[in-house]
Amino acid sequence: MTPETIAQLAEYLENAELNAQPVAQISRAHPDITEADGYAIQHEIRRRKTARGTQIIGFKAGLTSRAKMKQVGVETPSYGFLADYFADADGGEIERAKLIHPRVEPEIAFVLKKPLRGPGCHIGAVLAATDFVMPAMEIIDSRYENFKFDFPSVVADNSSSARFVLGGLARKVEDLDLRTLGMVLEHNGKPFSFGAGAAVLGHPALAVALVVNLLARRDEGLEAGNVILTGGITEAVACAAGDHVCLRMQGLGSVSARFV
Ligand code: 0L1
Ligand code: MG
Repeated sequence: MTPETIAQLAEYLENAELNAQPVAQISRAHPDITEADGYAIQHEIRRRKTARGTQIIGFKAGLTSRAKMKQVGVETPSYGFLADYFADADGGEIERAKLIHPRVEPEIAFVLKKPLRGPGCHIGAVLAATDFVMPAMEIIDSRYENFKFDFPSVVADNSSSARFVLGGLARKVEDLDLRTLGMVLEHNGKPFSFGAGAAVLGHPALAVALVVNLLARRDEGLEAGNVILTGGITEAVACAAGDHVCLRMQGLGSVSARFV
C-alpha cells in the first residue's frame, strides 16, 4: 500500500471510532491488504492521536485464547495500543453512545516497573519487569459493520481496542499462579463465562512477550508504568445501555462497570 492509501484508511477508521459509526471492512476495497499494511494503518492512527496530545499508556494483546479466536473466526494473535481516554473507572459508567457495538471480555492486566524490549523477550523477562497484575475488563468495539473482519482489517482497526477498566487488587506475580487463576465474568448479575489464566497462550505473561516481540519489528518496546492487557480469557459479551458487567478473579477481587 502507498503511504497515501495508509493515511486515507487511518483517517477512515479513526473517524469511524470518533463518530461511533460502523464502516465497511477495508479488505473489501483492498483485497490484497497484508498484515504489514494493517499495522502501518494502526500506527498511523496512533500517530494521529499522539499528534493531538493523546498519551499512549500501554498496549493490548488480542486473540490470544481459543475462545476469542473461535468467536471472531481469526486465528492469529495481534496487538493494539491503549490511549489515555480508553481508561474508565472501576465501578463507574461507560458511555454506550460513544461506542458502536461494544463487547466486554475478561483479562489479566500487567503493569510494568521496568522497560521491555525485543526481539527475544521471554516469559522470565516479563515476570522480572512486572510491578503487579490486576483484573481488567476490556471493552472492544470493532469499527466494522456487524463486528466482522479478517486479520489485516482488525489489525488496522487497532485490534478493536476501545475502552478498558482496571480494578480489584494489584498483586505481585510471584504470589500467584497465573495459569490456574480462576475467573467469572458476570453480565447483569448472572454468570456469563468462566475461565483460568492458562487460556491465554498457556500463561498470560507470554502475551506480554508477544507484544514486545511484535513491537520490536518497529524498533519499539514497552516502558515502565505501561499497562498491558493480555487478551480475552473467554469469549466477550455484547452490552447495551443499562447493562452491568462484573469480573471476579480468584484472590484479586472484582472489577465492575455499567453501560449508560
Ligand atoms: O475480538 C476482537 O474484536 C479482536 C480483538 C482482540 C480481543 C482480545 O482477544 O482481547
Ligand atoms: Mg481483549
